Amino acid sequence: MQATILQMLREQPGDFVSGETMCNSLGVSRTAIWKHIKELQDAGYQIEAVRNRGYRLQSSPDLVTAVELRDGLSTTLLGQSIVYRETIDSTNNLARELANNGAIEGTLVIADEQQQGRGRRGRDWFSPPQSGVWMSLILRPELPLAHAAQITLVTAIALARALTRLTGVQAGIKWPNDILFNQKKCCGILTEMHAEFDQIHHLVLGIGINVNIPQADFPADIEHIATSLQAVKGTPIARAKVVQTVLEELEPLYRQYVADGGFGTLREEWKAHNITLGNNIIAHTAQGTIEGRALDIDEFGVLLIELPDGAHKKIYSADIMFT
Ligand code: BTX
Repeated sequence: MQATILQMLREQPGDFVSGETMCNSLGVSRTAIWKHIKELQDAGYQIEAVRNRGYRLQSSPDLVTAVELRDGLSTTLLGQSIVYRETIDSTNNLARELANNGAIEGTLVIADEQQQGRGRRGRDWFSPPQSGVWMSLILRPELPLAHAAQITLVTAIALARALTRLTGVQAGIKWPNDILFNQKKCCGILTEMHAEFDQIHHLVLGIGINVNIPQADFPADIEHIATSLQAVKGTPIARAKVVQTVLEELEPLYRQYVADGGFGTLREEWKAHNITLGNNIIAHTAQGTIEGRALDIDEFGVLLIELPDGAHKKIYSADIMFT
């Protein structure tokens, strides 16, 4: 109901929408409309109410609530169910719990702030309030287990496209799970999986995007490696718009990945957005450190490295640094 009221107000920018119009199109009483307007005002929307004229939206806060996200979202799978929390430990934790309890595919869990946002291998992910997109999607692709990890690469393509569109500045993919602007990390992906034998029960696709974080607000240990969309673009960006753009870019790519039975047909698109291949890198893997030149990725998203002696090596998972 609140989403519809907001939509009606936004369709008439600068103009009043009469209480009567709202009552008629929503089929509820004036008191009910007033109650919803009051709730929107309490949430930070500035809505002018004038007797005999109606309501006029003056400004909207930068929120990632379900009401804000639904307004104008054009996807049909991702984000059809939205669970919002003002504060949470990690959206990946709640998403896992909901997935285990049967949440539908495409369910989006999103929080204004994470107290224990995490990256890979138990590392921390800085997730302050009111300035980022901290979200997790529940996916249930019918694919063999071997293809599950490729969702990270599919998502990276969607993010590179979305963040480039939002900022007007080219974003690049650093294999396997980072999106960078000018060598600085703006976004990370954390995919977690629940599977048995060869069957994926669900994937939790965690995405963290630094949106309106001023450069000076990053903690000292990541200040030199992190950036935000605002720092790149020079102006703040509405976080709901960021979420919608990401979901809209991801949905067709996800459908293609599932329909084609893996990442293979998206490989060239990944390469077009990557900033990894062709560079000399150091890769920290669970088995040790490897130095060489990043040559290619195969249809499974595995990174191929040329070692100093000319031999080739495949890397399945690593943290890489450019040298
Ligand atoms: P990662 O392991 O590749 O990167 C983690 C590293 O990135 C940290 O050790 C730190 O150096 C750096 N870092 C920490 N916070 C930030 C930040 N805000 N911006 C840039 N660099 C940072 C990357 O893991 C995967 C991150 C996924 C985060 C999402 S948020 C929603 C979901 N919930 C959750 O707990 N995690 C995911």
